[in-house]
Amino acid sequence: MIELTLTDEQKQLQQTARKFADEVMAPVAQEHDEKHQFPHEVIAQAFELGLLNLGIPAEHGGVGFSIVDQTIIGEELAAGCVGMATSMIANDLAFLPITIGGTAEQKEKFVRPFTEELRYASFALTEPNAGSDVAGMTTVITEDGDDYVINGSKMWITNGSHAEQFSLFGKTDPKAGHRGITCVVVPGDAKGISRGRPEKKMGQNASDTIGLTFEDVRVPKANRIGAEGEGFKIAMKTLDASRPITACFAVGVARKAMEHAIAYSQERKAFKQPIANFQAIQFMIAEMAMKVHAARLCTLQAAALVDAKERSSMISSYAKALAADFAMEVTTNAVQVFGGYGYSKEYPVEKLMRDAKLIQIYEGTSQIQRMVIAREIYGGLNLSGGLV
Ligand code: COS
Repeated sequence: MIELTLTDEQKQLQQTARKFADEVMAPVAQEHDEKHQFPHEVIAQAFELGLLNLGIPAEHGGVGFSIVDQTIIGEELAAGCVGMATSMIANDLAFLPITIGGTAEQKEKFVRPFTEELRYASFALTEPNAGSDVAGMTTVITEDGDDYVINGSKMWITNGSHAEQFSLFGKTDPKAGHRGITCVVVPGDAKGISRGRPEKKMGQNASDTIGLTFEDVRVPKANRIGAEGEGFKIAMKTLDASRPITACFAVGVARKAMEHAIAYSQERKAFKQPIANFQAIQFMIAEMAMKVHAARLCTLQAAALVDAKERSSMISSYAKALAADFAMEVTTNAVQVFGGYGYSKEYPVEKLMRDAKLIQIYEGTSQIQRMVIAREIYGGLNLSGGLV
């Protein structure tokens, strides 16, 4: 038999995260969205409560939540405000390359300090002209004695304005394609780093997103994570592990939109009765419920594969694409259930629809996920994710 129930500890985690989302995040979510304001005070409370740096292993000072546990927490945080949740999870994304490819000494040096006080770190992979095409990056990492010197630009860097450390990818061998990519840890105060202004986005406005320029930025070679040329695979393994988290964000957003739509459909009257009595509305709500459930199950399975240290690329991409595309559909239909009010900023569903759009784009677009899936299919991998 397949166990699909949460343990008592997981239910407790879920309740803690839900309470935090309802009582701390949701009440200020709209204001942060309108003012494009970074939720430092919310993140500080999350840090105190142990809802930040979820994936840092216990031996390096963290709580070491499994990816399954992180998806349970992440769904709740995203239901509170996914813009905030994106900024709350950014440290974990930045630490993944270090925990995947770093030595025990590097994990102590680059990860443990973040468990001791609230500090921010960022994952710096994407560039102005290389998003989907990671191997097309042009940031160069040149050797100089015991140092590396970094030149290039990064784009769409979450928490980039506040980061005290970057997990950066660049090319130590620009002629070698993906095999020339290397990962280095760069301190945020290194000379030669310029930070751009926060991007004005459609949604997820509470999260901070900027571009960065690196001009002759010098770091010791000891900051290299893994071997030279190993960066691409470290980045891909990072994304395999982080995509279930992004997927659970989509589940949280979709669930919240569905909850609003159900409540509104029972209050709003048309033709002398609540609109929930009409089959057109009921079918939309039923579709939402099916999609939230299917996305959650797929997300949990992807997370469980990551935890089992099995290659999860395909199921992680199933989860990310399925959940993100469903979230877009569910939030769009939630706006539809609300009618004209759904289009108004006075009601919560328009924010959810704007926020959902980004989940189809970051951490690999829905099209990139299909590309990963198709490659695994034609590469002859078992499509069942171990279920058939
Ligand atoms: N785990 C381990 N190794 C992997 C891997 C994975 N998940 N995915 C690919 N690789 C390996 C391949 O096996 C191949 O190895 P060899 O060099 O030994 O042959 C190598 O990496 C190159 O793989 P591939 O040929 O598939 O690379 P591509 O340049 O075609 O790129 C995609 C693959 C498009 C899937 C990748 O660039 C990608 O994920 N892009 C989206 C990036 C993204 O999500 N950006 C968001 C930024 S984070 S907010």
